[in-house]
Amino acid sequence: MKTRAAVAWEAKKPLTIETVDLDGPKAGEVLVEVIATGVCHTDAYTLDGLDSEGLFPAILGHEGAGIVREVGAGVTSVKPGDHVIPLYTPECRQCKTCLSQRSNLCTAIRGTQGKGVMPDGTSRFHCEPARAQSNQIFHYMGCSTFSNFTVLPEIAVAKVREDAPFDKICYIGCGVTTGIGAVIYTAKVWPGANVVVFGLGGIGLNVIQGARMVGADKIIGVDINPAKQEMAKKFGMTHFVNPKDVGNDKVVQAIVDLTDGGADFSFDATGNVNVMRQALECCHRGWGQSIIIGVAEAGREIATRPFQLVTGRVWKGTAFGGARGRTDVPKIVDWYMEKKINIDDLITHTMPLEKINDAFDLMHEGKSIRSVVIF
Ligand code: NAD
Ligand code: AHE
Ligand code: ZN
Repeated sequence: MKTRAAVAWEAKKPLTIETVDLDGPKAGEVLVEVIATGVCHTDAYTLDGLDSEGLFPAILGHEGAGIVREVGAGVTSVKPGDHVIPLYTPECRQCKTCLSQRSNLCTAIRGTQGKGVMPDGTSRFHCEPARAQSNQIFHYMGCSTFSNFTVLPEIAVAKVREDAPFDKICYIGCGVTTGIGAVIYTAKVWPGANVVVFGLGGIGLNVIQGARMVGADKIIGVDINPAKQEMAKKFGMTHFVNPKDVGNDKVVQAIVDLTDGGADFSFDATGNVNVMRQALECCHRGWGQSIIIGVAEAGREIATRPFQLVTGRVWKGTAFGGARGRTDVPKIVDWYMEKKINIDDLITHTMPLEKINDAFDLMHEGKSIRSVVIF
């Protein structure tokens, strides 16, 4: 079949809207009509050529929601007409990691996913041979939600309730789940804890709403863009620190002062390795935990004095908020429908596919929280 998609032909170039060929689902796969997709900073990071796994040409996008239109042989967990959220972190429920119940990092298809292909080693997306070295267009994070139709393995879709609006719940496909999940699944923040969030964007604001949900005491937001303050307050931020005001070298001390010795939990949602160090070092001696959410540019490394860990601070990371996609995502959709979490106010911009490059511009200019493309 043919499908309309925004194609990333090469790094650092705008996406172009194309009609591309899409093969139908093979055994164990499903064809999904994507109705809406968010644009996450990770899409921008890959498009900017900063992803060590970045491949071109590719169809980016990993924060979608849509409807199953066709299933391949052997698919039993979903059927045509089911509403689903694609999962860049699948849940096979059979691999060592899934069975361990200790991590959400399912290994069933991670190898081929990182190579931009389906589990059988081939791509379902094709273009005219003259447009690329081969006529293959790579999948992205196993999702490629910047295409109106996409093919995913059955284990990489979460079936969700049918009364939930696609243009809102698409954000649960990454940002909402990552931010709230980092608080509740990865960090297990306790009521009364002091929490610091570095980076008040599409992820960080969800960390803030997660911290408020679990009854955190102080929720300190740190951002170099003062325009992020207002939205953060609305979502539960109690204190704001702007490194440009206090001085970048005084951020850690400012937080230690605000928290009577250090934060119980800190989260990096910037992807900047220098910020990650501040996030660790502002944690309380003896028990403070710092959770890395941000994705750093290829080649970057984190550093701190080992003494920081010797004296009890803990450095952790999280992917997709530690959520098990097929199990937890439908519950988070329920929380949204029951008004336990706010998604609507974080979606500051919507646009048709033709305007998708505007979403990247708004993000880089710091003017949006989340942009959602509606097909
Ligand atoms: P965003 O662009 O919406 O937000 C980033 C925020 O960080 C902005 O408000 C920006 O002003 C702020 N910032 C930038 N530099 C800063 C600094 N030096 N100090 C303080 N604040 C600073 O991006 P997003 O969509 O929220 O994504 C945030 C990060 O999380 C990205 O690195 C993204 O790739 C990553 N991410 C990781 C996961 C995961 O599963 N681990 C999931 C989604 C996104
Ligand atoms: N490809 C990068 C790593 C990118 C990365 O860490 N991705 C996160 C999700 S970001 C969503 O917006 C993730 O899930 N990581 C775990 C995984 O298995 O990819 C690189 O460094 O090569
Ligand atoms: Zn994302």
